[in-house]
Amino acid sequence: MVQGYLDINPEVAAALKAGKAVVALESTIISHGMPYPRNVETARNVEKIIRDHGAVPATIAILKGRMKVGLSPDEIEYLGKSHDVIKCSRRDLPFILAKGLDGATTVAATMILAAMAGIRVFATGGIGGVHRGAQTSFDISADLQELAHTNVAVICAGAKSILDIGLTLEYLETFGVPVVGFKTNEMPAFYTSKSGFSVNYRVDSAAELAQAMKIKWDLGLNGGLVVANPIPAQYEMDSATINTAIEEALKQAEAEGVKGKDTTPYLLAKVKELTGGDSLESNIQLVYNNARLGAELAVELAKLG
Ligand code: PSU
Ligand code: MN
Repeated sequence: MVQGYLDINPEVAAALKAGKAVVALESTIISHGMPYPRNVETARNVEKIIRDHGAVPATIAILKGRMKVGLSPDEIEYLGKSHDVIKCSRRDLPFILAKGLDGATTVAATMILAAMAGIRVFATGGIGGVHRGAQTSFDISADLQELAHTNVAVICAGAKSILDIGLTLEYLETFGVPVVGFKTNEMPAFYTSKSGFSVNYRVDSAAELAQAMKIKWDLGLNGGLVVANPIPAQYEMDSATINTAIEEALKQAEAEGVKGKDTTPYLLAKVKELTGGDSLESNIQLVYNNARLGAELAVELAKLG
């Protein structure tokens, strides 16, 4: 059934069949998260890092109404350049397919397609979460519900403080999603390694994490995990600088009445604008760092069968 809508590229299909390590990658970060051409350059470097660490990359998107697991370099270039790619989360999938459109998959939609293909490890930059002011706006990313239900580990650099990190952690706790710190006790805040909040568990190796993931899914405890991998110290931003930019971005979003699926891309673009190129540089480096860990984790998971 699903196969009728899904194209897994031959290299990824062969790796999965042989039980080899595969790492899923999202495409909203390419189309809505970074400007061209840095987005395409970053997406290609991420794939190379994953290969250099012994795994096969599978960048995921919707192209002309087909679900694609594993993109060619030309397809990545196309996604990065096109202005007609629609940000696609769980609710959007059937309509983007039915209309034959191009869609960039969010963390939620990427998890869905990864799980359909049999991929258990997914590396990205940051996840969606409970927005600041969600008490009145009800703005909670569909990424969190996907983490509650879909069996994929998402490696990220924590959550940006455009979100309410405390409420995001409470929400994940309610839905039984483990938040694991990689070599840290503290939840990182994307551009900085510290948020003031603790993770649930700390692991110090990919092997240890793979073991816990295997046990979770062997027990039938469905759902994902958040693997929080702090930005390397040399690429961290000054927390006052970034927080000022975030406050300003939130104010402007409110003033312009930005809502729904436009909120996160609007805030990301504003923060970038307000911090000049600095935040983009940090963003790229933390994604590379997550790609490395993603490959190591996929290799360890593959060893466990
Ligand atoms: N956070 C980031 N960078 C991103 C996103 C979030 O730091 O690129 C993207 C991801 O694709 C994520 C999506 O899944 O935004 C969340 O959007 P929303 O809040 O509308 O669910
Ligand atoms: Mn939202």
